Amino acid sequence: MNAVLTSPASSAPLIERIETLIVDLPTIRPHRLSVATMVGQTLMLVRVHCSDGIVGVGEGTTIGGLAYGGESPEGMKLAIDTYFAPVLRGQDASRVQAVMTRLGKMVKENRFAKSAVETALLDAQGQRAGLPMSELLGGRRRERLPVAWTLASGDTAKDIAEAERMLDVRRHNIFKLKIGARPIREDIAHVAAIKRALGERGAVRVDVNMAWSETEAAWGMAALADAGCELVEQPVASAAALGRLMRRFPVALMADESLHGPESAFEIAKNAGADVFAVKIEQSGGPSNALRVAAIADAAGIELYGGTMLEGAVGTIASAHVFATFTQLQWGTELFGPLLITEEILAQPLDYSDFQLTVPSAPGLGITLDEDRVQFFRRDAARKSVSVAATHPEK
Ligand code: MUC
Ligand code: MG
Repeated sequence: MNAVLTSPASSAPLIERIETLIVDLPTIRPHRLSVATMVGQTLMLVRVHCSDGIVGVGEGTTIGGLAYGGESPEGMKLAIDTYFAPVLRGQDASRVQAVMTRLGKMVKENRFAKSAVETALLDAQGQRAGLPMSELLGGRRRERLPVAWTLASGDTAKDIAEAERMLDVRRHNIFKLKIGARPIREDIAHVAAIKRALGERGAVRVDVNMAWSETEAAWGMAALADAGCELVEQPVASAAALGRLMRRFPVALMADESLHGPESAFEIAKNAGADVFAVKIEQSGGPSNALRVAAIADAAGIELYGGTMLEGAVGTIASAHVFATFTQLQWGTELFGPLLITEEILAQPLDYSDFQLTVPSAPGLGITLDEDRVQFFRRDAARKSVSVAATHPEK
């Protein structure tokens, strides 16, 4: 039997304390998805305090509370405070994989919360080793990542104006349109109008967030291909239906919500159920599992895209370190989460320029939180908190 390291050497840095906090931040405009309209984003930040004085930070987010998946920021905080912390305390902080294996044995599911904790452990270990997180994860292959922008104001003219601004300032030239909340013909007209306006200057993709039935998807994908859309993300809920839609239309098909880590990646790959995987560290159950998902995709000839759960700076940069190591990243990333939020919580803002994001090169995550701003925006601060409650479609 494989022995998992559980008794730290006497000189090992120990996990001493786990701190969690909820931070509420407004978005720059309402962000309309088929599952919810977001007017703010809630970050669940976790800090792992170690006996050598090093503190690692990680982040968990969701989209529209519980509208997108089974974990909420508040639920992650509760799970970490109540169940993760006793398992983690006293463990060797420098043995990240062993600690995560132990946690996996004691805590089932909770992929988003595990991702936040693993990120914090990797940040701490990177600081300790003097290496960026991407080097701990096998070594980065790229310094900068292409970043798509999501157009989701709910209004075609506003979306076109927003895309034009992004092109003008050279921040994004790949656009993902959120559809599925409106009748399908209106959605197709919306996509076609945006693609017509942008022409060859901007790539257009859509994310249906599972809103269509299989028959709607069959009709919709043909129409989207005609409109010049190059990629359709998760048009239907079921992985089986997704597989049946494969290769019937001249447009790539991407799995997002159907991907829940390596096992589901393997199932989809085995059934030739997607052209592209939207890899997300939270959906995968953490940075290391995201690497496993990518390895399965590579082996199966499935292309890769670096996805987001609309994380703030911490989760975004953790994702960036992971995606920077991928052998292939054919469809770029959508790591724009911090740009959707009005407030900066880093001491040094991230570098988004020339349609790309720079992966930080300092040890660990390579970013520093602006502590005063984090304290100001935390939900339990004395100030009256910002409301970020999502509204939900009545379908
Ligand atoms: C999703 O479903 O991909 C990514 C971009 C965005 O606007 O929402 C997310 C979630
Ligand atoms: Mg998606």
